Amino acid sequence: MLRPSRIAAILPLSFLLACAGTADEDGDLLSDNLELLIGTNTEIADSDGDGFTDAEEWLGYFNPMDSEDHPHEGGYYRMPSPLNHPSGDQEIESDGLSEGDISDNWQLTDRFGELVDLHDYYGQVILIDMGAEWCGPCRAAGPEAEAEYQDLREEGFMVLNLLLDGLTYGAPPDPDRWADDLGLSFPILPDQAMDVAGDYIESTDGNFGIPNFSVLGRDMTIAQIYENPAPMNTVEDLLGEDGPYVEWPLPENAADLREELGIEVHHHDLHLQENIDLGVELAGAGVASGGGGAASGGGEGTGGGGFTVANGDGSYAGPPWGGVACNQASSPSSSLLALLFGLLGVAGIRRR
Ligand SMILES: [Ca+2]
Ligand SMILES: [Ca+2]
Ligand SMILES: [Ca+2]
Ligand SMILES: [Ca+2]
Repeated sequence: MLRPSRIAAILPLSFLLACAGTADEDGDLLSDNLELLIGTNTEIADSDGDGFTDAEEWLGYFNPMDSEDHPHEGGYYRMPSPLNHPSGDQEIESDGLSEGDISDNWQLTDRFGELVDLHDYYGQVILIDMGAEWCGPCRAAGPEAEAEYQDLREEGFMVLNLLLDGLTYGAPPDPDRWADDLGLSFPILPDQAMDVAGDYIESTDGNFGIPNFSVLGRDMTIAQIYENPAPMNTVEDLLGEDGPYVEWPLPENAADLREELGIEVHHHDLHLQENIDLGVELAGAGVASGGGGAASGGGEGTGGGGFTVANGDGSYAGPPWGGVACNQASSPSSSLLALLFGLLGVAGIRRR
């Protein structure tokens, strides 16, 4: 019988190195070598103590070294973003908030009480949908946006819905009511004070219509701003472009690890990433799991219905997603429509 020391002497050096490369001291499913490479703690499964293991965060493109950043309850997909890299020394250089600029970052709280940063969604094509609960055309646009989100989210499409008002003009928005009534699963971001919306519409002389839509490309360049109907052809063009490269090395068995941990990501993300031979072996047993991994994709609601516009007749002014524009006051061609909608009390012209 061979003694252990004899076995070690017989085994090829390459085998021993491979074993060392895939050792996982803390059992978090990231090998020690990968953890050393990305800067997480090899002895602690949840380096930043936010309830999610290093693997649950890294494999889902969250920051394992920042307790403020972790998988959202809303289950929104991520791509690698310099903003969330553990090194903490990378940033997205932005220009401003006008068409053609790489958008400045901003931050709002979603309906689960969690902060959403625009730059969290670097690598995706973003539609900013600005509306209010009292606005009939905004309500009509919601389920349309949800359908596109479900169709295209795996390609990297994200909708960020800024909600300015509640059921009456000037009333506070209720993001749960809005999401549940319309069956929306993308981030709903109340912005009654117009901290973010106000910046985007600054160029519109103070008058603007809702709903309105802005589109940002994968590198955060603002492609179109303040449009209606939603420029989905721009979205689809931009989805066809490659995402910017962010160094985010993944173990070569990342797909297996994600399946084990229940982490969902965009289906095409792996080819954008650098895969390295630093994967740990899956034992089949469960690993220490703090916060429950990737969340499910938000509520499934009905497609609206039953809603009565508080100060109108309950009818919609038209299909704003791909049809009748819900106008901006400064546009002569649409001012007649604006007046008509204003009389009906169902469409939005809002003064800042
Ligand atoms: Ca580890
Ligand atoms: Ca670790
Ligand atoms: Ca963590
Ligand atoms: Ca974290």
